[in-house]
Amino acid sequence: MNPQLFSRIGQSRTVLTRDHALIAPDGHVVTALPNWDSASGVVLISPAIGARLAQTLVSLEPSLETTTFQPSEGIEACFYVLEGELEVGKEALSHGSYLFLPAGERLELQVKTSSRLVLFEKRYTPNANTQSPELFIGHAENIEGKPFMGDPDAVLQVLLPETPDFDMAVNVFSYQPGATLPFVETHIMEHGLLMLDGEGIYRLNESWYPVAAGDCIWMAPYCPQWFAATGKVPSRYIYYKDVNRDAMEAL
Ligand code: UGY
Ligand code: MN
Repeated sequence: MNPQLFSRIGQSRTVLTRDHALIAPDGHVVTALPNWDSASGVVLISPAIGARLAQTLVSLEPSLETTTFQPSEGIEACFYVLEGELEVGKEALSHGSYLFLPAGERLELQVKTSSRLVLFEKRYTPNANTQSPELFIGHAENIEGKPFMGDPDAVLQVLLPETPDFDMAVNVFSYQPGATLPFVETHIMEHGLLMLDGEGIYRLNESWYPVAAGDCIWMAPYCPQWFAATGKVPSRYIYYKDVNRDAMEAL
């Protein structure tokens, strides 16, 4: 069935449950984003569904003026450039670049061409033994991929510094066709995920979902999860994870 007809007759792959969500692109509704001047986007994940993160697709149009992004009070942010050209001070950002903005800071960007970002936000959890993390800019191409639990066909890139200052991680996971997560993970960490390339099957709790590039997934803490890459090309996803804080700390 053609995808437009599928939507028009009231069908969607989108699913929302207590401990996971699959948000398919056919249901996206674009809104203004109040913490950006002149950006629009789609808030894919937010506390409104029981999550402790927000995950947003941000669209920016080129402008001679500076674009400002000021997260809400106490909120830290990390975005990854899906497409477009931007500048932050002297740093040029393009497909695969990413930026971590500590809580309490505001960002000035020059938008050179129409750009799309995936943005992850969480409330920063201070810790008596650590410093506040600092603004960080990187490019995925410069991050070495490591075989996940020894499997060279499932390669993990950890984008942010792995120091205890950071209480969020953003990683890119690449799978060759047929590769899988090695077991069904069940963990305290929460995930927000965006499929970047390819397709596969995501197991979330007791359900198995076909997924493809453009799909977003929310996994609450302890949601059992597993992935198998299907199709003929490699699959890749970017995901958020809360890290480095004691189980009782965020209460
Ligand atoms: O980092 C992770 O927990 C990762 N292995 N989870 C996932 O890909 N669903
Ligand atoms: Mn996981």
